[in-house]
Amino acid sequence: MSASKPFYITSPIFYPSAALHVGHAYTMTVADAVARSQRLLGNEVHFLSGADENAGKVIKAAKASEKSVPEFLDMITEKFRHLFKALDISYDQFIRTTDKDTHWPGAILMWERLREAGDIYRAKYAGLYCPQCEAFYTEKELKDGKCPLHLIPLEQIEEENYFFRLSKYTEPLKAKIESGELQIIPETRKNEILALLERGLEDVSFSRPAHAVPHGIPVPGDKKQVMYVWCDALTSYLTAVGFGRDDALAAKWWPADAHIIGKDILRFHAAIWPAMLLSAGLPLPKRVVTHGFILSGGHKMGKSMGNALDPVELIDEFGADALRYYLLRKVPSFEDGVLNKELLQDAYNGDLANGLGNLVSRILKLVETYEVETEFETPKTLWTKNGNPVRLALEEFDTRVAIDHIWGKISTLDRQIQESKPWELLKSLDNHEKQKGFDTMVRLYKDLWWIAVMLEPFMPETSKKIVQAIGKNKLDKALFPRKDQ
Ligand code: ME8
Repeated sequence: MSASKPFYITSPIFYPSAALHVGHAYTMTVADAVARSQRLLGNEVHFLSGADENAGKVIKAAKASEKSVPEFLDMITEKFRHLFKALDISYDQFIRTTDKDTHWPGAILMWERLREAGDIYRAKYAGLYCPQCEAFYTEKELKDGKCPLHLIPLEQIEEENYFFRLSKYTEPLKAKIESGELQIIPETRKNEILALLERGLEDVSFSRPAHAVPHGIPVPGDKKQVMYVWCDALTSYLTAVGFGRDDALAAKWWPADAHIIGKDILRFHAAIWPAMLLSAGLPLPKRVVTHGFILSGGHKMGKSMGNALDPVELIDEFGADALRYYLLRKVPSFEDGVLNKELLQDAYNGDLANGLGNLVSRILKLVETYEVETEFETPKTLWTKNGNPVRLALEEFDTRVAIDHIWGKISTLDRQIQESKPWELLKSLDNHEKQKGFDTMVRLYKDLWWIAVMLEPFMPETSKKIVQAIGKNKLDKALFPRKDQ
């Protein structure tokens, strides 16, 4: 068995302009499943999340509230943490980009490295800016003259800025991505980035006038400019683990094993970020894993789109594991998916109450009645077993296929119980038949344990409840009481 390895995984750091919705919860749940599966392997995991606070739109939202900017940011980031807790997210660190001790020294060091590499220069910028994406767009990229994602008019901006020489990295990035040194998952997103690189990258504006974003991180040596929020935000993946303040820590965790992101921020993660790292002479992250959108009312669910669902409300009604189950199985792993309350309720009643819940109570009842006893393999042994299809799918970040294997087992066991009727075999006077009944019970019991272990990354609370019920040979109450319409 291989020795424990550090595994560093990140979610995006979210804008604290409003509470998080189900789309954000989705990213966190995917990242959490991967983090938990790495812990099951016995690896030392660092799972980072955080808040991207130095953004114009965040400050606009704070100013529109009745609170001071720091109070507003504290309140919203508290809501983030509340959601993570309610959703059973096993994150290790929450970085805030207003944190002058943890984040700013490394952000400043990164800027200095880019400048020393000759990749920062001053020039006039004129173009279109989407305040929601915090990104510049070209005319070609617009949809009906508006932001293609938020469908809002863009700001015409003309200013003197610092630029990052992104164009210089077109070919080096292409080589790193083609060779797989930087993996972009899935293949369709890799091809999208390769097509972008084929067209050639353009230099990007990398600072804003300080008066436009007064709380931003000052550009070293120029108080009139602050860093472009994406330059500062991407660098948080490094500063969180020590860059600019603790070299030994940074050396332990960097490069990251996986950045989990939504497809809206792919070009920042697969072009700008690795180019910055190449410029600064730092290793690239190993993987950028990109999922699709949760759609609501036919559009991407978004804070500013009026179609956001509050995950905390769904958790209150259905429980964290039901929401996690839906997100990880019913949303195609790398494509867009739909979530609404009716669909969640159907999945809850069908797959959880009737499917998993029934099977667990059936097997436990048999085990209790017939006093079945057996030994179980450790979770690590089961998880790492050669050919374990759940682990193998999760190694490809395919949560849907991973969970399909667990539910495949649930259907098989249901059928086996139905067909073999082990309780009747146990009543038989023929010893051979009796033994067959007993063996079937033991096998069912071991399979129930397998299900409990395999569920841990996806539905940790349910996994724990089944493990406890196995310890007592019975379930105190239904795992998933049915919900009526
Ligand atoms: O972009 N479906 O933050 P953000 C699926 N601060 N995922 C969704 C989603 C949806 N409808 N809506 C949001 C930012 N997401 C930057 C990131 S990282 C250095 C800086 C998820 O608050 C998805 O992962 O707008 C998306 O990439 C992320 O939330 C964006 O969150």
